[in-house]
Amino acid sequence: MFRQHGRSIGRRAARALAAGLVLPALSLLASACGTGKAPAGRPAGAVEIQLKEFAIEPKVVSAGAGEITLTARNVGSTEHNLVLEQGDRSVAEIPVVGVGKAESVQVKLGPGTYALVCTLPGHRDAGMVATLTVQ
Ligand SMILES: [Cu+2]
Repeated sequence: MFRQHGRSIGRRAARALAAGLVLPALSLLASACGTGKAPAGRPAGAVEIQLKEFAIEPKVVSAGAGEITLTARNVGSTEHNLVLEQGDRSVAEIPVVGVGKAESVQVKLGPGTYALVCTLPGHRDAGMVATLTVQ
């Protein structure tokens, strides 16, 4: 009786030990999957523009229709933003691009002509506007 009781505790302990060994292995696998998700390289539909006082360059960019990663790099000396407009509708935006920083936004676009604009007061009128053509 006593011996059997002892053995069942031993078995439970063995099971707990096994679980203790399996769990760290699983979490290791999970974290490996997490890093594996990062895209290897720039996607096909990538558009990169530069922001400065007071221009968006290049002035005209084009991309294929579909999922597009829009990246704005601020090479100027004050903060800017980037809004993608179609007509008077805002399609996507990067609220702030700090000096020396690059920020990205992903957006799915159909064929058409879009405007890339910095909407900070006065910046559009000063020249911070460019055209994105999607085909
Ligand atoms: Cu600006």
